[in-house]
Amino acid sequence: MRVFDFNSAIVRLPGKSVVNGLRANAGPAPVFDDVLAEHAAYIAALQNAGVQVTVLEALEQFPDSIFVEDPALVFSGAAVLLRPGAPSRLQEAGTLAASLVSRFPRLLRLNEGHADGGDILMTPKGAFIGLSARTSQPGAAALQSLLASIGIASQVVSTPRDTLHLKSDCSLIDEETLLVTQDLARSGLFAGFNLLVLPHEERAAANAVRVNDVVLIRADCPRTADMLANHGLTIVPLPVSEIAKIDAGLSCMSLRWFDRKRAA
Ligand code: CIR
Repeated sequence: MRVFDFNSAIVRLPGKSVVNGLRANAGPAPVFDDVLAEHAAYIAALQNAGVQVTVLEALEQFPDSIFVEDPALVFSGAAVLLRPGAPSRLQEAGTLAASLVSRFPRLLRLNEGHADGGDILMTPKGAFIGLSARTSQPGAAALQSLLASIGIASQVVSTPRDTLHLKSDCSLIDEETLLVTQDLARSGLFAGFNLLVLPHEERAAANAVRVNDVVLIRADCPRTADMLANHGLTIVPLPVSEIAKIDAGLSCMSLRWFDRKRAA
């Protein structure tokens, strides 16, 4: 099984409060109905890729709770509740607990420091944990121990400055290949991988999602689409201009895993 083979996903509907989601820079807030449309297209793309999607109810008290990737990590057979680094997001982990307990035989909990799922890149060589404004050194160290306890090797790396999450700047595209920004390509972090380096003006496309045999990418990056198609991949372009206003991309809107029970 490949690390991007998924048959299950959890997403959470945006509440109207999503328009108040965290954002690093001033700018227009997203329009709720347009976020909803982007979210619906994303769910449809996961389903078309062969994934059974559980849609959780909106939580108005947590504006960023649509971004379920950040409070948890999921694998075949185990899940980890994290401690998101933004104070307004810390309690989001608890809101996922019941959904994860009922779906995973093991549920681990990060008990110290902070870590956001957006900073964790899973590859066939193990996990990369990016230190960022959201993921602290103590959180990364504690997460390494938890991952080791379920047989997952990991290494702690730096997230480029001014980048929200490690995965804002990179994505696994196939078993040997990462899509990366020029900053990350220069960092030398990913020795041993093939790198597809984004043109600077399309660096926002670095947050893509490989799901089974397709790659979900943002729709407004034609050179990236060409690059991936030339690499032999089937791409699914999706609109993200509204969620991008609150610093989000594609990976953050789902928790994805391969449920062996469902496959049996
Ligand atoms: C935040 O700042 O936490 C949200 N507005 C966006 C989170 C995006 N998450 C991700 O890319 N993993």
